Amino acid sequence: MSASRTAQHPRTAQGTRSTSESTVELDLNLDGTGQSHIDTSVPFFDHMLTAFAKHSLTDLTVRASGDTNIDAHHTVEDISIVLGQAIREALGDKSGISRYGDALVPLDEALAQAVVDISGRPYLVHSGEPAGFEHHLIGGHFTGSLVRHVFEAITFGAGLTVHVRVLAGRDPHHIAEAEFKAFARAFRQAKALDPHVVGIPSTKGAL
Ligand SMILES: [Mn+2]
Repeated sequence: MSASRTAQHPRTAQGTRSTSESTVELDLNLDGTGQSHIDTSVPFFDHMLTAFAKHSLTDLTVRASGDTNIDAHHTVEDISIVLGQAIREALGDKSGISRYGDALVPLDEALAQAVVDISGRPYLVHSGEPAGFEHHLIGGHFTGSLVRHVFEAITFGAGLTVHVRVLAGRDPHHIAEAEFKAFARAFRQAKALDPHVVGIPSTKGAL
């Protein structure tokens, strides 16, 4: 085990957020095996967070409830904010990380690409969802437009540069799932501890 790894604090974080619209409790371990316990009261988002945990090798527990009788929007947004902030906290000073990751993930006819830079500078570039995707209610409750909104909240909370683009796809469930899995795979690479990296992988000395 490298010095950079043993010098690293445990890369875990807990987060909570309680507003008039939702209550969120979240626990994550960036050096996990992808185990998850997800109960957000938004079934399709449970499915996406479970996929994110599995394919990023992040252990993730999320318990949330909110005003989903109005719309899933507030609850999904607040969970994503807490998840982003927890990722930032767990990354610590970012010493020893690979920093960059990229992935191209299919799900049947859908194909999504994601690139992640753990840069400390929030920036999201998101493109390629087919016309009308943003209006589709996946599973009857998860608006397609929320996919970008989740990536915005995670990107800004965690301080990541993220590019996600949909290259092909027709089924909204497949498209969304390919996007989350591509992001998960790219993030897995970027957060990985590289034994050859000594200190913080930036010529500026800080990320
Ligand atoms: Mn699925």
